Amino acid sequence: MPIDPTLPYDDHNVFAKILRGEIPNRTVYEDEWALAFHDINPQAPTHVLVIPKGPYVSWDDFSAGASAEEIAGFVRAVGHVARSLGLVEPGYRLLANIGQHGHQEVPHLHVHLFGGKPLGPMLA
Ligand code: DGP
Repeated sequence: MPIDPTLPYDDHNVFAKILRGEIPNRTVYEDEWALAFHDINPQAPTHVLVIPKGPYVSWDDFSAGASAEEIAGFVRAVGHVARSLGLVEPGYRLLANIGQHGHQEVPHLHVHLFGGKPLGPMLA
């Protein structure tokens, strides 16, 4: 079920539990600002999620409320993960599902990083 994007951040969500180490994950990268780990239900040969460490539901509250340092740290982490996984050439896809129409299921901001095969055109 997609989340209700108007609700405040709830730290019982599964990614908050991953950040606290309460649920195991296959980490590919971690720094002060972000954690990257393999998606539990991969949709491509490489399917990694990158999440900010701060309590943000979606791109909306993150872009409006995070500090410039947090935003830069998160964006740099996404780029670092793509490079470290060898995806820059031949390329990859970044996707963030936001709210109801975006079919966001986990109410902690995450970017999906897909790669490892030609992904075809985006489907709306
Ligand atoms: P979405 O909110 O629709 O952008 O997708 C959430 C993604 O999170 C989905 O691809 C599956 C993944 N996911 C859900 N629960 C877990 C979990 O416990 N561990 C991991 N690694 N991924 C999860």
